[in-house]
Amino acid sequence: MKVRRYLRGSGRVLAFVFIASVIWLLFDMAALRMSLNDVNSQLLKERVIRERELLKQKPRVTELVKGGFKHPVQRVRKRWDEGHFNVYLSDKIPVDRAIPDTRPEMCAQNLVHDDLPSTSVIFCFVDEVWSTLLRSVHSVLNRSPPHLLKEIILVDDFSTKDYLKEPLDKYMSQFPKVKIIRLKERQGLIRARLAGAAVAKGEVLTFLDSHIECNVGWLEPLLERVYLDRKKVPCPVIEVISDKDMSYMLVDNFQRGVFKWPLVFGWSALPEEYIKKHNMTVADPIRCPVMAGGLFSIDKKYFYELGAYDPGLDVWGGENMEISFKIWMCGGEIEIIPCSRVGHIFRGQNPYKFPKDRQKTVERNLVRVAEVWLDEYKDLFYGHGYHHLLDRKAIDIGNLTEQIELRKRLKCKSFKWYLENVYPDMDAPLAKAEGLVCEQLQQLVFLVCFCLLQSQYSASLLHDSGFGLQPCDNTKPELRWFHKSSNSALVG
Ligand SMILES: [Mn+2]
Repeated sequence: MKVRRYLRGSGRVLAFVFIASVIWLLFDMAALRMSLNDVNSQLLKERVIRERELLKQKPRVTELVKGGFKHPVQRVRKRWDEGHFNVYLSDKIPVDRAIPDTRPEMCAQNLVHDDLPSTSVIFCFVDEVWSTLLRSVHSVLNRSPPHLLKEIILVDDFSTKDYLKEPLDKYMSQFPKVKIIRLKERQGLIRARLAGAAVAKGEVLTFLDSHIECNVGWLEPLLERVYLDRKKVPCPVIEVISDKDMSYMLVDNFQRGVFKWPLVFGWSALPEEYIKKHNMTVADPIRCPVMAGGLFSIDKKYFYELGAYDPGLDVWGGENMEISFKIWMCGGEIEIIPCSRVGHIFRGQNPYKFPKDRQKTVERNLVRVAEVWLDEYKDLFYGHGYHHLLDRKAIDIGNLTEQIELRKRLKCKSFKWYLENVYPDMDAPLAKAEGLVCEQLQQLVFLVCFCLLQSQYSASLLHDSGFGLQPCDNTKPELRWFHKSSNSALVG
């Protein structure tokens, strides 16, 4: 009992000592920790100061670039020239991305016939960017009813990039509908399209650019128009995929393709009165005087009845004018279908390489078109600054017999009819001088010419005063008659 009591008494003391030491230990640890923190923060401060000093000596970006780091902006710039748009970003975006359905509201409710013709979609490309080409193909595969899509034909116009050879064959082999044709030498867009059309098995040909994205329900409204009338040539509304950030952007309603002198393609809104007069809604087909050329559907048989494209046209340029005049003047119609929408990457610079001089190729093509289709209005084409093309010794436009024969055989209407009925808001004044009054100074040292209309020049014959009348002669720069009109694409 005594022992137990003793223990009880000393136990209290022991417990007190124990608790006191624990408290002391805790205090001690706290103090130690605080002092360590002090040291740490001191060290940290010193380190920051040291690093700042270092950064001042060597700029950070340079260090990072040396270490292989590249800012995205630098990567974008580096890869821009591969396609003249943001190739870097295109490669980062899924090849089957979703895009906003931009159709006018009523389009989704539109019904189409259930026995529409099938189509072959033809893409021609040369050195197209991998991700953009794939996105174009996937958008067709994903957004076209399978029974309407006969096949997709990829025409490789002699690309130089290795990834468009075996890797493309391998990738596309997983899609039985995709066929690839390889041209053995560079043919240009026009002949590449003809090569694609020649093997197409669908009843309708649908030509598309290789840097596009077809939108929801794009195909049915096009085929419906061909179904209703095989001579209708429908084009989708071409929307804009930004070349900078790849975003999908809407375009204005009621836009149609037109031309300005000297046969320059452009867009123009339908006149307000026309929309009111015809009670048009935003979903109605729009009569289109000239197609942009890149995207359209056409009945295959009708395409060949029209002689396809003039095979004498070279590479690229003017072929949209040729087929447009031909369709309208020979009984067909070109329409823009607002319920069909396709996004297209518009590039600031055309990366399309021409085997020969670009300017000369396009001009030569345009002369062929003007000579075959423009009748007396070809004067307006030459008169808007293309006089030099009249010199056939300098420019060989090739043989036109077949094209002129074709126009006769198809009993096509005149260009005057086209202007009056298809493009009545076009300004095409056929004013023409038969003579130019020239002032002769200092024995033919130079000539100053004044253009006068036929009615004016007889009164202006003033030989005695040094003026003389000379017939117009387009081969001589000083005796050329220039046209000027409000529908001129030329500045000034
Ligand atoms: Mn294009």
